[in-house]
Amino acid sequence: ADASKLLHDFKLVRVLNEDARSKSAILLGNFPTGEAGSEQAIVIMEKTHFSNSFYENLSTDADKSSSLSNFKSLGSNDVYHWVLGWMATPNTASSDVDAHVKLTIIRPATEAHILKYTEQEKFMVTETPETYAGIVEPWIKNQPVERIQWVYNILEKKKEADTILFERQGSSDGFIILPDLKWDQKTLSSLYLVAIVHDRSLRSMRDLKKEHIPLLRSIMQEGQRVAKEKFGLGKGESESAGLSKVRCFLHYQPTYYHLHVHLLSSDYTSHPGALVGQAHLLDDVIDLLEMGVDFTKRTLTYSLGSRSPLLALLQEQTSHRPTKVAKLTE
Ligand code: M7G
Repeated sequence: ADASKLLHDFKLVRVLNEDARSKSAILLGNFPTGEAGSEQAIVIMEKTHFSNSFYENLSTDADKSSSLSNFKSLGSNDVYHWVLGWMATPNTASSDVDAHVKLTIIRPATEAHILKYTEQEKFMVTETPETYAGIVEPWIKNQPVERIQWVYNILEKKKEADTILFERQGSSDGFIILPDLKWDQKTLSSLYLVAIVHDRSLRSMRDLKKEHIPLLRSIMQEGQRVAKEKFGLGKGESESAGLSKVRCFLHYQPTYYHLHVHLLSSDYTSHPGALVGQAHLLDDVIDLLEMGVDFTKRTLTYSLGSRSPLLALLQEQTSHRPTKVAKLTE
């Protein structure tokens, strides 16, 4: 698709969520589809981070093009000056010049997408082995396979094949590492890769067994190697000290029930997906497996949004046993 046409005729319906600190917003809208029909779409937008070339070209010399084209003073006092600046607009979209905004467009967007991205209150839920076996696992098995079509497209090289950074073949111990769609594929401090396993029977952390330790170790090892060799993450001081710059974790609950590992720059500490309760360090998972822990027998606590279909199901199914679902409203 021609990227410049992706927002053609987009009509805003409402703002699903926004965050002034991360300078991001999630919009719900629609596109006309002819014959008075329309298609729902979600647009996730965030302002991009600055790059080194932006910093290097701040000076506004007459003979040099500057990163900023306009200024407006908001105030000044003693040694303090606060100013608004406008970024110089490049004539063409080119990877040499910083982009101002990163967009993710989901089109057509389903009700499940809208629920996921709508701002909502969070509740803590404790999932016992019984809750998992009786409610959660059957619910996971019931997830429409179309939700993970994007994963199969990657594994079958139908999509994103040109961005694959590493692949190990093998239906039981194989996996692919590629950039996560959340990453701008540029800013090292927010590097975000994802490793997707070839084994389609692995849905979540709950399915992991001792036999998967070599697979998980290999994901961690290759993730660190790729981040260093392809992007330079961890080159220099940390390298000689043998320190890792990659934070590897699994989500429970994930959004997509096909096992994948999140590989983030260790400096990306503000990412909301690295939240305690949802993010489980791969190192810890490996350690527990080595100790012989049965992941189907663990009690796991995590938060779910008030609009989560899983939360509704858990509440409905356990209402006669209130201790199984612990709710905290802050
Ligand atoms: P998750 O824990 O299932 O969901 O992780 P969540 O973190 O989004 O709640 C799925 C990961 O895959 C996320 O980090 C997504 O940003 C990433 N991802 C999702 N999709 C649909 C794609 C895609 O089509 N391509 C790539 N490269 N990454 C994706």
